[in-house]
Amino acid sequence: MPERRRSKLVVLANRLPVHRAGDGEWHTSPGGLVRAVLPIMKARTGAWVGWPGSSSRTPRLWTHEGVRLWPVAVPEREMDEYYGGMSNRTLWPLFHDAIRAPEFEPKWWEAYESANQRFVARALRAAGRRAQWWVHDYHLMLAPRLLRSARPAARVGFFLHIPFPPEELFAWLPWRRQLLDGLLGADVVGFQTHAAARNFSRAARRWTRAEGTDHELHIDGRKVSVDAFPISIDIDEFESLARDPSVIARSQQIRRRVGARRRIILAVDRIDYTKGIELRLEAFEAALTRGDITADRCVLIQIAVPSREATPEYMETRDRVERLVGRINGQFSTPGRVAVHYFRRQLAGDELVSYYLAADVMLVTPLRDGMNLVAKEFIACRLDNSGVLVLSEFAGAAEQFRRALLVNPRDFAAMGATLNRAMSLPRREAIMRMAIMRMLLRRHDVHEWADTFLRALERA
Ligand code: ADQ
Repeated sequence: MPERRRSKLVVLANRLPVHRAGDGEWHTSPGGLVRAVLPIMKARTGAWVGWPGSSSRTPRLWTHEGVRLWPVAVPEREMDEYYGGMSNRTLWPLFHDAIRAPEFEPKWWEAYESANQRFVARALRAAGRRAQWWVHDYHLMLAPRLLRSARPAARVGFFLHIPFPPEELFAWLPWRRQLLDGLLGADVVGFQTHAAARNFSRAARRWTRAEGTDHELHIDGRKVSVDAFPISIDIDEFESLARDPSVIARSQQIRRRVGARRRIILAVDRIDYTKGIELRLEAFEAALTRGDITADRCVLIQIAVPSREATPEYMETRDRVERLVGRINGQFSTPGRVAVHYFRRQLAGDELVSYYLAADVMLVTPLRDGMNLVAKEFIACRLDNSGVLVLSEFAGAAEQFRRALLVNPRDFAAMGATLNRAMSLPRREAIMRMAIMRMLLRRHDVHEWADTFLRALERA
């Protein structure tokens, strides 16, 4: 490809920002990251390198919303081992405090190396000589070093969407040095929280030749900047849905249907063992059993979208959640008064916002989470500053939203007490807390996140 047609900014991510719908056409995938990054890429003649979602019938290269898409063909077996194995059964659990035991399988590591090389080989074809690279997430942690080796003067940024574990846990990884070395190929390594950035710098100083501070490392005569860039959401999009008369009408209908005088406690998650869905249900059950709350006075609506169902732990989590919902309803529901409404499906954006508007209390209680966008979406929708957010101390979002009711999801007594407090929080206090959180969120939306990261990369 001639140099003038090559891109100046290249994103590398496991997935392309599009999916093929039932009509056979490629559509922009939902989600804040895609919405935030696509316009930037368009303005900068950008390219996006990623897996298209299936191994068959994929064009070699095409342009979508002004952005060049470079699909990476990964053989099925390698995909299973690199994505299903190393990414989701080794790195995901290890980086989430080993909530489930990570598995260390040498052949998955080999596939991970090979897949990272594939993505980088494709990315090198997409990029102009002076291109900047922005690599995303735990699937591609070797890519920065591979890019650096191919183009020593390139500018490379890396952003990790999930937590980075404390040094003692990271040390379990048989390939810890290679992974750190991979990341240290970047000029800027970004994390969701200061805690994650600090964990990374400490591990790098301990297991590699890197020296320096928590924010600036030096290795082989190069500087690597390390910082927190908390990701956010497209606030305008959520606010405009929250103002939409049909969305408001739907939220009022939801309230009427569950019983106008009942308080609505809402939870929205991907079904994943990190999200703490089971402990949350058990805490709700215990509060009902103690009589602190009754199904006459309140209802829990749990909206849960299945994910990664090829991995056994995810099916087990789903089964356990569904058994718990059955157990609670079996004991506490009466006709017209269901204690837990459970929806196992993906809701459309406007429907999701109707639930955010209908809720009195939002429970976001992951055991560990990089950031958690659900908390931010709920805050964005509460235009009148009403509503109470109960937020796990172990979500990255807790570093920003100290005015939420913070809770340790493993502390059963605290979960019950916080739920009670949320239900009886004086209105003035609730409004004061939400107003402060909304102000903070308004200042830091996803566009600001992307701009800040790319400015740091330009300065590097
Ligand atoms: P996730 O683990 O996927 O992301 P999260 O940040 O909560 O977690 O985002 C989930 C998204 O899916 C939200 O936008 C939410 O609205 C949507 N969603 C969930 N259930 C849904 C349902 N039933 N119907 C419709 N939509 C639903 C990873 C990290 C996070 C980090 C993000 C972004 O694990 O910690 O915040 O990346 O960096």
